[in-house]
Amino acid sequence: MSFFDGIAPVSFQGADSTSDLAFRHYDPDELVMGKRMEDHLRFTCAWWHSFAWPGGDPFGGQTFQRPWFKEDDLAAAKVKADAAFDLFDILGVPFFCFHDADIRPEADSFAATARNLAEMVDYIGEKMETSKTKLLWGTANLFTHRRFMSGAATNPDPDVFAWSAATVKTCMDATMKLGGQNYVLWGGREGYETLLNTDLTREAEQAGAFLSKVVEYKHKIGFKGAILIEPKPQEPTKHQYDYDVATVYGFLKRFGLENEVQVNIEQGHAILAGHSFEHELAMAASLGIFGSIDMNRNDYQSGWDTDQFPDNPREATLAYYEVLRAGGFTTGGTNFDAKLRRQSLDPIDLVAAHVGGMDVCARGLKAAAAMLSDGVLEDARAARYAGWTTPEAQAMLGQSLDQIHDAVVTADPRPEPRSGRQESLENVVSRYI
Ligand code: XUL
Ligand code: CO
Repeated sequence: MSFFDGIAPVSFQGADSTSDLAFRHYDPDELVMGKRMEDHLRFTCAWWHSFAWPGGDPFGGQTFQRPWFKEDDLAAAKVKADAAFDLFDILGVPFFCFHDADIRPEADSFAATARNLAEMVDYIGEKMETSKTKLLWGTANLFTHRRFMSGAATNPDPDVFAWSAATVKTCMDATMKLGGQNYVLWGGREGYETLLNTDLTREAEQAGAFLSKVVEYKHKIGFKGAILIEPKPQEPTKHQYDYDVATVYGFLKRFGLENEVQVNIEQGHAILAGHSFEHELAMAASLGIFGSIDMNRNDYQSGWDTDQFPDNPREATLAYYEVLRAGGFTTGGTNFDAKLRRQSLDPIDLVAAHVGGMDVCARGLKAAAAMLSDGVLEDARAARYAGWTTPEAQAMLGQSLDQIHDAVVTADPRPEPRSGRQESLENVVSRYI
């Protein structure tokens, strides 16, 4: 018997459908700018929130009662994997992703835990043989266990650095074995609580050395996927080192890794950093490090990482507009790093959450593609910068301050401010949604 018994595979039924469990916008085979929607969006289920998260919050513990919630139990981990693949089939998602800790029980030594991981990787590999769902990325959980409370790569204790490096090796091996298209590093506790006990310089050097080893190992084993860092500004530590896209880029440059590592950008993390999601996407594209997205929003009032499924067509449109302008995903995709609300106890809640999120993204993609194809924003953008297309303006970029000064004195220009037309452009976006 399946955890999702009685829930049929979800199909596209068109915009007029009144069914709770139907796609109104997500039609995997529909061509958008000449590419199938499924291949544009590359939807991904996250193992941790959908199958491992118990429904707790800072004031109360577990609310969910999943049949596989048994610690230290490989048989239960397999029941969990069976349920995961049942959900993948119901949704028709092309990808999933996982942390080591989501799929295997922890044992009492490093080696025994690694054996559990290897057994679960084999089990999942067998399930993948009869499933259309592939692995978008794997990652290591270097933040939940108490040994990581002061960081993983940036820990003051070299034994924790070693434990973390060894863990990442096993997770990269697992990702490669399952045909993963990326390997992600979110620096869960790479940051600090107080400067009074922290050596910033030393911790950055440890993080740089750690990431260099990851890149080196990728090449050593011939992993063809991308290495991605996921920025986040705070939570759990007060000062997370990978604050936002620009900060990560500075870190990569510092250690000469900017051509080796890209970013996995999460909408909720962008919001915590005081940015819009589209800003972070555009910044990554501009710096040449755009990789993948975690498409889960935060609540704008509560000010913490609420990890909710996307429900805002306008935000999705602006996000996919930047994804399309960046050339679309290559190895990346749209991961729902999203939790149910704590009171959403039933299997059907998990299905409905994904269906709604996928549909909002599909709607956003279609609107974004139409705006891009019609050129409605790009034409206005080009007109705004038209002055820079003249040979004189281009030549100025190569001139010195005193040359420019002398030219200004001679030509006596009188620059006139021109409207940025923001409201008109916002109206254009509203028209397409
Ligand atoms: C935490 C978060 C992680 C990463 C993977 O905020 O987003 O789940 O996506 O470790
Ligand atoms: Co995330």
